[in-house]
Amino acid sequence: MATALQHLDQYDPDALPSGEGLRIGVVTAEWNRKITLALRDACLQTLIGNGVAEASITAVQVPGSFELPSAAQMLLEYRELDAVVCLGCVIKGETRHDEYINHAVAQGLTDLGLQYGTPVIFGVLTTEDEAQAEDRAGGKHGNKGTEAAVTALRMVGLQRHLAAAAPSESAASDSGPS
Ligand code: DLZ
Repeated sequence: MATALQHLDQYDPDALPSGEGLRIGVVTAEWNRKITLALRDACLQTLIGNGVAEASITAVQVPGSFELPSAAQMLLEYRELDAVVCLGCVIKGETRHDEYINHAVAQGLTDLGLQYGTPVIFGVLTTEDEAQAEDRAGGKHGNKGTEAAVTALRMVGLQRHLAAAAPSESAASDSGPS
């Protein structure tokens, strides 16, 4: 099973890019609050534990996961951020609401990240029931909030690395096709 092989919350802090000097947004959906607050707490703890200053984190809450993309867009528009982490929990019910929400949120967050050129992290649990959600919010499958924070730090690190290693304009035009 994929989750048995891949636990980003069991990371090597020495191999993780430092969060020093970074400005991070964290958006948390209030639906299934007990779960999402556990995700948020783990996310904040991981960011701060890896060097992000508490004052450099803008944490906001939205009613449900469907609102995550628009709040993330507001943060990217009105705050200068290096990454935005979005946390939610959509539990399957009797209707197909979960499918609509999950697809809209996944697509919305993907589009935002590409539009702004800023890492936007999908930290949304999409589970069959509450027990599965609990398992992933500090239970036997770790905490997706920690994973989301680790992913944000890694993606900002990658972006900075590639930007620093980018060939200069003159070098690129020297070697590129005319
Ligand atoms: C309406 C709704 C339902 C039924 N279930 C969830 C859920 O499991 N998780 C979640 O984050 N949000 C849920 N919502 C609320 C929607 O995300 C949204 O807040 C409302 O449809 C208003 O736009």
